[in-house]
Amino acid sequence: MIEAADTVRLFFALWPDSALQGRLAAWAKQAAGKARPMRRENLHMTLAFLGATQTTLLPLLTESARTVRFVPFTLRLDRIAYWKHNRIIWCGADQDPPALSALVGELRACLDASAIAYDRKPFVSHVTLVRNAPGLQMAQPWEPLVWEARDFALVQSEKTDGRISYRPLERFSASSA
Ligand code: 2AM
Repeated sequence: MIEAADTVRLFFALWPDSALQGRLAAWAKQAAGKARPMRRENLHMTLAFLGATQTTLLPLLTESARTVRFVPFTLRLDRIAYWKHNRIIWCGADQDPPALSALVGELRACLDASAIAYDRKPFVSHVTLVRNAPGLQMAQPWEPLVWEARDFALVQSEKTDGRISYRPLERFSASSA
């Protein structure tokens, strides 16, 4: 039987640099009202969500992620939106750069090749800014932001004292293959 202690909750993500995290967090804080802004250090864009994964698979996972070709790209976060089904305010790109779509495709192919399970829902690029939001009407005006994506990360999600934190375990860039 697989015990919870034998698993880690994982996902692959683009991780903004500190300056971009700061801008996103400042907007989220202002826009949140009584809703819950994402904490600055948790802001990211999920590329593939694995969920509970056996810890014994970590070496295989990192080894195969290193084979993913990463082509640096610019992501223009020009869209602000609200999803009613999960009550989040998020930002994203009107149009995904081809390199982002290719990265997600390669990542999925590499997980398939290693028989590692992940959420197969179609990828919709987004950065969650506010959770538990009643809508977008309280939001501040959105100024498009530019994200220079230079690597992607394998991230562990942990709950400590009721607070979720995300911890990048390893980063992968063009030079890591
Ligand atoms: P969200 O921000 O839209 O909630 C960690 O949970 C990250 O993985 C979040 O960015 C979350 O997206 C994303 N994610 C994608 N699929 C998920 C799933 N099936 N369950 C939980 N989180 C998921």
